[in-house]
Amino acid sequence: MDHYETSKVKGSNEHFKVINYRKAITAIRALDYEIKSEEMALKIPRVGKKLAQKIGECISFGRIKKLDHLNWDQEKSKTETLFRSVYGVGSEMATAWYKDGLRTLDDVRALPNLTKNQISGLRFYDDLLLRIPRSEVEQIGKVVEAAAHKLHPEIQSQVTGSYRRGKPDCGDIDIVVARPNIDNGDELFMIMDHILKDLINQGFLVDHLSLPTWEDSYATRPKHFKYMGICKLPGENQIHRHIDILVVPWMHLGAVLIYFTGNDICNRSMRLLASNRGMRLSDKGLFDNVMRGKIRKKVNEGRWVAGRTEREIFDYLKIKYLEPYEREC
Ligand code: DCT
Ligand code: MG
Repeated sequence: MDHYETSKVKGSNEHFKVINYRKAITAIRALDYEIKSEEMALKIPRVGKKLAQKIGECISFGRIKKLDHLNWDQEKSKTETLFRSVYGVGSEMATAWYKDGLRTLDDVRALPNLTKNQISGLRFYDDLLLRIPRSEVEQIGKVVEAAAHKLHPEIQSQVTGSYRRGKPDCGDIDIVVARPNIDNGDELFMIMDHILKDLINQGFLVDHLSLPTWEDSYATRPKHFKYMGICKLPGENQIHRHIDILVVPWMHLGAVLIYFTGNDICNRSMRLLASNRGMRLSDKGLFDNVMRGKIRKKVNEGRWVAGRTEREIFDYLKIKYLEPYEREC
């Protein structure tokens, strides 16, 4: 997967290979027995014939022949994976740094031209690697909810992402905020602005990775705002955590909840299913009568038909409602 990850181009075959490897790795991780042969590997869901063959090679020879053939450079791959694990560093940057002779995070720290996000990513690197227990995600969710309620008791704040899918621990905290019957950008930006100011004043938000921006044209139409930053609960020995907060139009809330609850593979499947039925699913809602040309490229945006609640989207797609914990694809 690392090999394909470093050589992938969006939309290319490599891109899909990375996804298929990831699905297989997840399935293998969930096993409670050792795989002892190619035949055993082939019985695992999401492990296809070719991958089973490679697993067989690993078992028999301790290596994969194809990688020898590709002159796969393990040091390069490991180093690039390390660099990509820093917030704000993508595949291209990681490859360029390796080419320039960088090998460790301290080499990277010494660079003069890091972006603001890369500096934050390095500063909080050790903390951000740690998984967040559910109980702490819950506490963090309550801090944001309290700030929202202080502004107006009607405002709803929900923790989504892996937490909502019931995972025992999470990589970050994904929060969605909305207010009943409020759709327009001016009011939503005001809500975001107040909540952020409050959380910064409390010392809860300690660094910002991406702040929402304002344009006058947002004022009278439904508009989504996204904040990304670093937070920390009050008290000694608390760990810095990555938090994303979305403030979204009430009419889009269901579509946002589906999107931000994920998982990413489930989102892909639902979008593909919509597309196969002549529709289009995004974080704004479900759109009908979408015309598509060659290679599925859409010709028009379609007509918005559902999005207020998750259930109305599932109903319109004519699929059984999936509880969040069932959205582990
Ligand atoms: N998402 C998506 N496609 C992506 C990335 C994210 O559809 N490429 C959606 C699904 C989950 C949601 O956004 C939040 O993203 P993450 O926080 O990255 O994922 P998570 O499922 O919450 O997992 P983690 O525990 O690692 O945060
Ligand atoms: Mg998450």
